[in-house]
Amino acid sequence: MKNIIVLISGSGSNLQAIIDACQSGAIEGSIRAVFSNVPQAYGLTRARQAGIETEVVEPKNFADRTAYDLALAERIDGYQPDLIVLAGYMRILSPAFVSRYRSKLLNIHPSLLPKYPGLHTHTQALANGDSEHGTTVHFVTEELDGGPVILQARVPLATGDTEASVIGKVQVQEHRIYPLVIRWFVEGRLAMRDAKAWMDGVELPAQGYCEKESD
Ligand code: NHR
Ligand code: GAR
Repeated sequence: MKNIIVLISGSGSNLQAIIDACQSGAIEGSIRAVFSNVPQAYGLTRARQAGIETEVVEPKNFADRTAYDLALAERIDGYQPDLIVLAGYMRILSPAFVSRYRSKLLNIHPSLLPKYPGLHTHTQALANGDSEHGTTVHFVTEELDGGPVILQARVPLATGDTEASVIGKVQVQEHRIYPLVIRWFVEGRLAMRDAKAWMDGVELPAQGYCEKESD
């Protein structure tokens, strides 16, 4: 069984999808602990309800990002992590943290990267009149939302869409693709090497994995 650590800051709906996939056996891994930088994050309640250990590490107790990330890493290492999953984790990770867990860090970002890195992606897509939006699972590197893409899912935008309706559509897709990518990683099919994502020994293109229409 691979040891999975999940980092959250908020409601934890992606965490819930991952918990469900572990419980159903779709992911043959064990979530050893859920960490949050926000004490009141609802995802902590979801974790406790599933009998998963929770830890809160609060930024206000540390002088700077480096000190915070070092304390976080020391707590994480106690669980011998094989994979660290960012699921709505809203703090930028320092280069030291990223290099400590290189090729074991996944993030889900609510846009079709490289479009809209950073925050408030849904508002930007609507403001620009985009006809589609989506979500991306990628390996985490020092470059914010710039690591190699593994899998994307698209949603259409329509007149009348609001920020809330777009978040809802995107999250339906997130809850589908994040557990799938975690499954691939745990099965040993997915890896990061030479700053690229590899699936079944094949280097993935810039937009990530794409099923062939003939398959
Ligand atoms: N860290 C690294 N090194 N690389 C990435 O690709 C990361 C990362 C940490 C988090 C998630 C990311 C997203 O999917 C993520 C990817 C937070 C911010 C941010 O600006 C930006 C992107 C992401 C997460 N955070 C502010 C900060 O100063 C705080 C914002 C807040 O608390 O509301 O850390 O979008
Ligand atoms: C998700 O939509 C995720 O893509 C996004 O936050 C949401 C978390 O929801 N992540 C970021 O914006 C990272 N900066 P959740 O807490 O319900 O899983």
